[in-house]
Amino acid sequence: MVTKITPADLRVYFIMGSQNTREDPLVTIERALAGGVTFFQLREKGKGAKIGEEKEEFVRKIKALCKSYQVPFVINDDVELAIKIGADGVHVGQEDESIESIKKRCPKDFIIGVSSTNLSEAEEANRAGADYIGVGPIYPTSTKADAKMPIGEEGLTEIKDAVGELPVVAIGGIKLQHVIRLRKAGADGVSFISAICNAENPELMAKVMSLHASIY
Ligand code: 3NM
Repeated sequence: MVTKITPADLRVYFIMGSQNTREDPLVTIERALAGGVTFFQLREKGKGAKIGEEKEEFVRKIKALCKSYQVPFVINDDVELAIKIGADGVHVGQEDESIESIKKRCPKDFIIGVSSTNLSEAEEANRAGADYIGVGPIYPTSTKADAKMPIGEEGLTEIKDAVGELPVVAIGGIKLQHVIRLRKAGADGVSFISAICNAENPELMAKVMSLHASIY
């Protein structure tokens, strides 16, 4: 298997869309990158989400920003756009296009991340050849309206034990005080929307998150 990403690339995994921030989204993304996030996922969803040409222009600017910080950039769900603009990959949910179908039309090094809420989804994603899985929600979150029941740190450990080498990123309700605990519980990476977007200083928050994530 070609190693497209290492667990360290996923260590501090930042997710956002223009709906998650009150300031210019490109400013928030750049602040997070400057603070040391190691991975970025654009999740442009819900009310007021950019579409069409406006989305494409936005995505091209994000790609350039991430490239300048040498941080992998994936797009949530929109496989077509990710391939078109040459993003590093996609992140898909259980209801989105299957891994098998994406693999048929994506470039060789394309990263495919998959959301998994339970053990059987995680094992299936592993079998189908996902490059990493996003596991959660770990804690309650108000950022995703249709989030499932939190699986807790125990749920995360159970999944990591089952998938072995497959990198696991914890998601959902994660704040600074959880980072070390989650790394100990088996997370290769920790992901954040609100903890960074709503921080007084997103750059500093990303920096402290990175320090905590590298302690264990
Ligand atoms: N996916 P915050 S939870 C986008 O469980 C997303 O798959 C989840 O935002 C899942 O860090 C979630 O603000 C929201 O809680 C994460």
